[in-house]
Amino acid sequence: MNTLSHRAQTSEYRFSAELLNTLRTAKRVAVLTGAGISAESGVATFRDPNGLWSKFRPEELASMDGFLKNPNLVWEWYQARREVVDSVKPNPGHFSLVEMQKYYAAEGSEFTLITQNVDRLHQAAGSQNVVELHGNIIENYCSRCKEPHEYVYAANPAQKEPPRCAYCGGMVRPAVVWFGEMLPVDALETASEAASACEVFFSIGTSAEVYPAAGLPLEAKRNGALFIEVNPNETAISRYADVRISAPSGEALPALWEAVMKK
Ligand code: BJW
Ligand code: ZN
Repeated sequence: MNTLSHRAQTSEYRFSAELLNTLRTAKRVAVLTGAGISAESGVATFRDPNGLWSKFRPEELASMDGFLKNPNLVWEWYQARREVVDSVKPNPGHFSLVEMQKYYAAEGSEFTLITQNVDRLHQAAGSQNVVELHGNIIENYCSRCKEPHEYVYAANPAQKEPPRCAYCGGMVRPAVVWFGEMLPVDALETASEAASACEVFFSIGTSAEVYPAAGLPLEAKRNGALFIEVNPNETAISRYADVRISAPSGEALPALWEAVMKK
């Protein structure tokens, strides 16, 4: 494995000519992102020492059981996270992925951006056709009849409990995927296809602890892809990486992409 350590100055990153050439000429590239890519925007991750799961129990807040036991607590937790998401902006890591998408589109190559994030920061940066594996925190639907529910956080941030469904009176919930719930079928299918067909697979800012998303880099690797991990910390799948860029994505991705674009 080729490990590149974090350096204070992006100009000090060193990437091999072989890696840069592979990225320049790749015809199929897939990217999986996790909470780490939004960390430099000010959105908390889940499993870092000060992450969300250091203060809250996942099964109480990110499961249907937890919601049914204490709907107001779960709703308020999402309202607090919506307040953060509403106030933050994409960072250079997000913008580098926009540049990559434009480059590969101009080359007639395939580029698939798959995210576990619910914050919509990729879309805010300008990424197109983002595959959302775990839904999003912006939309809502009825926990009973599944009808979408129109609620906009910014229009009524003081909503302290789950609104009621206009059709069946059920409790409205955020349109995210909780533990024990199926991922959206289309999104998972698109992600699996991209992982198994790509030449290069990036795993960026994810601990790779949560399945089935964590299986995608390994699926790509099994099918012969070059697996590049961008993460300042080692993860559950670091040992399988062909290239590890051990640095924050907001620095590493712009540095990498600048080097790829330099002829
Ligand atoms: C930086 C950085 C910087 C910091 N730059 N990097 C197979 C095996 C074992 C278990 C299972 C399995 N299949 C299914 C399961 C069960 C379960 C699961 O995986 N459990 C594991 C925890 C063991 N999976 C599910 O339940 C999934 N559903 C499913 O499989 O359905 C089929 C089924 C149903 C019923 C029965 C059986 C099968 C659903 C998973 C839903 C996950 N939901 C959450 C919450 C979403 C809503 C919300 O946001 O509130 O999704 S949990 C949470 O974890 C969130 C994230 O998307 C997800 C992944 O976290 P992520 O993004 O990796 O964040 P962190 O914090 O873990 O890592 C951040 C990383 O960033 C770190 O590595 C840092 O180092 C790094 N970092 N700063 C770059 N600047
Ligand atoms: Zn309903």
